[in-house]
Amino acid sequence: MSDDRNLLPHIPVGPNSLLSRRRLLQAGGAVAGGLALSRITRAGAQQPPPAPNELVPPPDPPWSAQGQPFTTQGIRSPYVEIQRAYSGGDSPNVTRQTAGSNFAPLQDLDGIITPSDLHFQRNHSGTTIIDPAEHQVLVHGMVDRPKVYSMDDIKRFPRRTEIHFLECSGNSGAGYSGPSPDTTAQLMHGLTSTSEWGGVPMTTIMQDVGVQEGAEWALFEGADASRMDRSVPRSKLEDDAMLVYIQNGEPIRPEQGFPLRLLLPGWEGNTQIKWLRRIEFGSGPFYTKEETRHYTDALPDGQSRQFTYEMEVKSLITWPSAGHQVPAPGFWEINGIAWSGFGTITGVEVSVDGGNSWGPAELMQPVLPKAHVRFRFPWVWDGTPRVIMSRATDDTGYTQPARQRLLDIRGTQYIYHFDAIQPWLVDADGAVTNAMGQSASDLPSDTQISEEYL
Ligand SMILES: Nc1nc2c(c(=O)[nH]1)N[C@H]1C(S)=C(S)[C@@H](COP(=O)(O)O)O[C@H]1N2
Ligand SMILES: [Mo]
Repeated sequence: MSDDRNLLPHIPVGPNSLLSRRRLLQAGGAVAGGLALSRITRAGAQQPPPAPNELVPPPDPPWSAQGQPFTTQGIRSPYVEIQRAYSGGDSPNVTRQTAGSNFAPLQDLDGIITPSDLHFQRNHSGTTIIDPAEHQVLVHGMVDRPKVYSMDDIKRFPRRTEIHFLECSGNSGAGYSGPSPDTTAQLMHGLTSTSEWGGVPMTTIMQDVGVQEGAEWALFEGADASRMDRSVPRSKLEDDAMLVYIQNGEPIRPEQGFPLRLLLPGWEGNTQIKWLRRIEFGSGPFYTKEETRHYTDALPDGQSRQFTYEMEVKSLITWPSAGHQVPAPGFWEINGIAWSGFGTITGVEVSVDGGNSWGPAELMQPVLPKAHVRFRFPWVWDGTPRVIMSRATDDTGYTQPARQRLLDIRGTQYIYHFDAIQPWLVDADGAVTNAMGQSASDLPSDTQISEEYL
């Protein structure tokens, strides 16, 4: 047993306090009176490091020998390969990249909650590591009582838990220029994820500092090297904004903004400042570089749209999708995800004949506002080449457009908010590729695909 206990400060604790138990565990069980506990932690002290996630050939049969020992962290089966995929620069050592995006493996996921370690990432200057004990959030500007909050202060407020998607406004952006046939769901649409978030409603903080009349906007600023900042209108803050510190039952991960981030359900990801350090109330938008140089949308007539906050309605089939292989003709269940930044998905239709006919998919529970919804659709594949696609509608009546319709309206200078219908080609051999951006003449003639979807 290690003698680390000698290095520990004396912690006076009551026997039933949760906090004290945690401290006891950290203390290596070296506190008088904790006999059972100290056995546990003694065993803990001898634990091997977490098992590597590498494929060790199992004994045959698997039950003929003892299994792997207990580990401190869970592992994925070595037979399951699901990973994020980085994009953002040509460095030979991409793991050192700090500005770019890491795409969630949508084609390998199911349900609606994204495992936290596979949540997409979009960083302007790397993942910032912050000591929560030192962290402070300043709230000032047009308020009666400017305040500096510690994380303990923030956590004292009554909390709320909600399930919402996050999506980068650049997600699916390859749709404007046209993806290559091997562009997967991950690389095309993987800048979105859904989590259960816990934190404090923004209205609570606003009451606490006394936001003044006329303070119609607030600036939110991050503690990362980019000091990312964006203006948010008061109406959104009063509607459903939260400061979140819990993600899927544990403290929010550093990649998502530990110890505190702004959550604006349904709005473009860049507004949801991570590593939040400052909130300033003012009478108008602050026009930071993020809302003048970036995150504006150039229209064909030379004008630009600004403050395009809501992420529109989107859906895609995740199985089968590009890179998959449909094993054989016969019965298969198509499934995918749909979501809307305006509200709740009310329906998803699926076409298995290039958009010539559509049928309703089943929405699987739970169907939540501003969250991913899983849908499924039974399909008997006759073995001929098929273009399959999904089309979602929400409770505001917005339906996903065909790609050509979107391009007609937005032109090709647009970068963000691509939400057109995603067609996948299932070829006669079962191989699935991305049909978007291909010309109809390059696709097998049996698919009878209409150009508007390509
Ligand atoms: N402080 C800070 N906040 C930030 C960013 C950043 O780089 N720094 N990136 C923004 C962008 S562009 C997006 S899409 C989301 C991504 O959130 P995620 O990395 O948790 O998925 O965070 C936003 N908040
Ligand atoms: Mo983003």
